[in-house]
Amino acid sequence: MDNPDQLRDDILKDVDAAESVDALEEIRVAVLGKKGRITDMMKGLGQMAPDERKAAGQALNALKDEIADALESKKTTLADADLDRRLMTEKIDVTLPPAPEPQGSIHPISQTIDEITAIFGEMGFTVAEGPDIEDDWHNFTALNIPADHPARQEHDTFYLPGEHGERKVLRTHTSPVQIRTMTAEKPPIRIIIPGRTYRSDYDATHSPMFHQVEGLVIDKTSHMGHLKGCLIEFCSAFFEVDDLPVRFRPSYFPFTEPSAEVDIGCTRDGGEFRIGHGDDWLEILGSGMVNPNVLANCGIDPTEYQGFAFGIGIERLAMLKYGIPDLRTFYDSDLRWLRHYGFRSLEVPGMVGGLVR
Ligand code: 2NL
Repeated sequence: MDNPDQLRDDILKDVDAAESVDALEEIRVAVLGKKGRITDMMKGLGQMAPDERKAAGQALNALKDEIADALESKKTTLADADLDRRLMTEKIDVTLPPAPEPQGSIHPISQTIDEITAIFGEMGFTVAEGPDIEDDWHNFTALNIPADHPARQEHDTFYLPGEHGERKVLRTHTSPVQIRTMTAEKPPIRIIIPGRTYRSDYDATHSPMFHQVEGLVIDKTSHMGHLKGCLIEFCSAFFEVDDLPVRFRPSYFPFTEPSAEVDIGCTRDGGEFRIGHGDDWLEILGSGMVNPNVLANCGIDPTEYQGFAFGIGIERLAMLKYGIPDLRTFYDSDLRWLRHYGFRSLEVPGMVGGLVR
């Protein structure tokens, strides 16, 4: 057996010299662990004569306690030193300016889509999506626009080769997604479809790629009163004017009958609009009761179901709400423009609040 006094001195010296919590743990295992030196000596007690064993046992237990205490106290010392060192090196300079603003911002088109989605979301609409590249049926024919219909002229777009000699088109509105939804799902249907649309147009107020949101409600008893209530509520929430004047003006679309364009009250002051007051009107969106032919084209029985639909140009809404004067600037990717008109990335639009910044 080792000389207990020598052993004690050696171990305590090691503990004292340890420079880290890990080194202390190594010592603990080597001395007090299952195969440690003291543990071995405890095992040796069994071979001793009973009178010797008592004294040796007491001495070993005392040594074990002493070493355990030394380990614990050294551990505290090391931890304190470690904390002191961290406090010295990890200084916080409270005079520094706050963290910089995030560099990126939300494009006004995305912001406007998010606001529109929040408003219709509150009314129980869900968002549907579909392909930008469409076939003739979903973009035109199913919407009551046959090949010889004059409305095809306004919907000139970009054409791609399709299968079997048929051509594909870049969708001229998001209505094909409504056709797909009505074909695949049974009413009741309550959806909005925001997305990119394309027409072969380019001037100060038209871009070959632009954005629309269309809405569709199909049920057994949906009527023109629901259309009016829904769209008045939307205009008022979007422009954040409680008693916004809204006017429904008879119009024509191939896919709705009857059809109405929706105007909101404004004052015109030179080229500037002030929305919500005055005796002038500003056209905001198109709407109508879904033409029975369109329902039948999608396999919905028009004697059982009816509904309404509407289409909104997103760029125009964004320009009016946020005072953006030129349509073409939306797609310039000019960072100075984005910094001016963009929205903070962490501000999620609610029912209202697009203007509160
Ligand atoms: C406008 C007019 C409108 C629709 C879009 C629609 C879709 C289906 C059936 C019936 Cl599947 N209607 N969409 C209806 C009326 C007007 O948009 O001026 N948009 C900017």
